[in-house]
Amino acid sequence: ALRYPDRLNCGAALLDATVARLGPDRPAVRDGEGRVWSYGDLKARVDRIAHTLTRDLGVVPGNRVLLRGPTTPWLAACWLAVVKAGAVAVTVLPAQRPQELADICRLARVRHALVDTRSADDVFAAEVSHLRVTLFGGSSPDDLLRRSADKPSSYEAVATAADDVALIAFTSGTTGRPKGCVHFHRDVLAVADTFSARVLRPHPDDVFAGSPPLGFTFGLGGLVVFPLRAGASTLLTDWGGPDKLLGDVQRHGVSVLFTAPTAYRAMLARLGSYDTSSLRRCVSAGEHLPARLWHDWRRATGLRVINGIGATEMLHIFISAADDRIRPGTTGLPVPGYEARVVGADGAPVPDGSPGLLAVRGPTGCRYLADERQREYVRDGWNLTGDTYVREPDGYFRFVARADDMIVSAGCNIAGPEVEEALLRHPDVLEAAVVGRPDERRGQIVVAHVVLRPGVPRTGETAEKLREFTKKEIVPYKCPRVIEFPDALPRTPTGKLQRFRLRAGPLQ
Ligand code: 3SK
Repeated sequence: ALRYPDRLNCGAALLDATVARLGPDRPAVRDGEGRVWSYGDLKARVDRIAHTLTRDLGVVPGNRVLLRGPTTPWLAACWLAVVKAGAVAVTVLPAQRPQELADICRLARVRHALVDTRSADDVFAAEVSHLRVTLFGGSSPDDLLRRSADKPSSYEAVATAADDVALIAFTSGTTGRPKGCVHFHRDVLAVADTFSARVLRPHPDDVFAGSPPLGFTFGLGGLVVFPLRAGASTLLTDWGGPDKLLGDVQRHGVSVLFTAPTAYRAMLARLGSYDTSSLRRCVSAGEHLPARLWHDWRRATGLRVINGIGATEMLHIFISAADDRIRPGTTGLPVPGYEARVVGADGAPVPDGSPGLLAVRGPTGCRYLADERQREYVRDGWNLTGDTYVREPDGYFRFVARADDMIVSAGCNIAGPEVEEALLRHPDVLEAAVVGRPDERRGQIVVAHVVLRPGVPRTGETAEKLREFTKKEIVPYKCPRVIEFPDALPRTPTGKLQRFRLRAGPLQ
């Protein structure tokens, strides 16, 4: 079991403790332009910002502080300064628009905002009353970084309790109202000391990089918390497409990569132009990783992708596997420290091999901020993630579908991802999303949205060819009745497929 002292500040545990352990000279963060800050540089910058927050801006422990901007070392430094000052970091996505920002500020009672100048317009447009906005990264005399330049370079972190709130992470799922997920100081360390320490197993020479923004806990963990806890370094730069990420891997000698299946797929087509031999660990989460993609990546790079399922509610990954324990096509085993099971609607476990709802418990868990949906998510101490899974007899967990993505056609249950996997085995198919569309006779019919490889004609003949192909791969009643060929699939800012938009009818 994980044991933390009663007084615990995760900012100090990630930064000050690492400096004390490994010294100030090792590289800590890198930006897209090749600048590198050592652990000592990072600590001095964080500590100056923490002094500015408390002395000049009046931030006090417990204040909720919105953080917004592109992924940069300064955004990470602000995050660390906020938590070292005992305040609560509310990190949002650059893609979130004024209305959503206003909702988040209202729900989380945000009083201060630290905003990269490039992301300021939407925050001002949100018109949140009583919000004190401080910009950073610009040339104004009031800029946070200018104001912090003459502050002392050492700041004693506030002695928060392990159970004080360190961050509120917002999720809207793939649709719907934003929900704030409250996480304590101990939770931040727990995800580093479970998934990262026990499955990923990084070392201080590792260089982390990836695509998820820091406003998504997948990115915050993978690109800030895990590297700092390990004394490794991390490249903090925005996702700019597969070529930029592969170029970054080559230029910075990236060894640990965090991204989602869509990006692995996009990088596969471009791999030949880059030297990616520095890579040692590739993590995929955010969406289901199809077995074919796992094998394609293995063939192309020699590396076995570490698949995982996480949730903003759980903070990070709780089922995964690495190295010889990986079973392609499954998500893996409960991360040490977590327990998982598959249950029926009554909450009782279903037999191995039968589909049911994934339930998980461990050192982190869901605490929605003032939201009645808490009662649906946590039952009898188990977190119900909203995914349908099967537990195999050997204990491996296999994803079936998001619980609300099951298609019921003429009384038969069909999991969209199974049909997608079958389509993806066809060489003409780049991406596939399968949903149920209302139908008078059958209740729902199976509709596939397929992004074809460049040059493949979007014709009825191609649709027929794919239908025939899937009939050989899976039982015919699961095969798509309708196949549409959009240019791209609709995704949330965190890269998750928005199936509700596909269910509504052909994409405009
Ligand atoms: O939403 C997810 O899939 C996820 C994955 C890993 C870590 C955190 C999250 C939210």
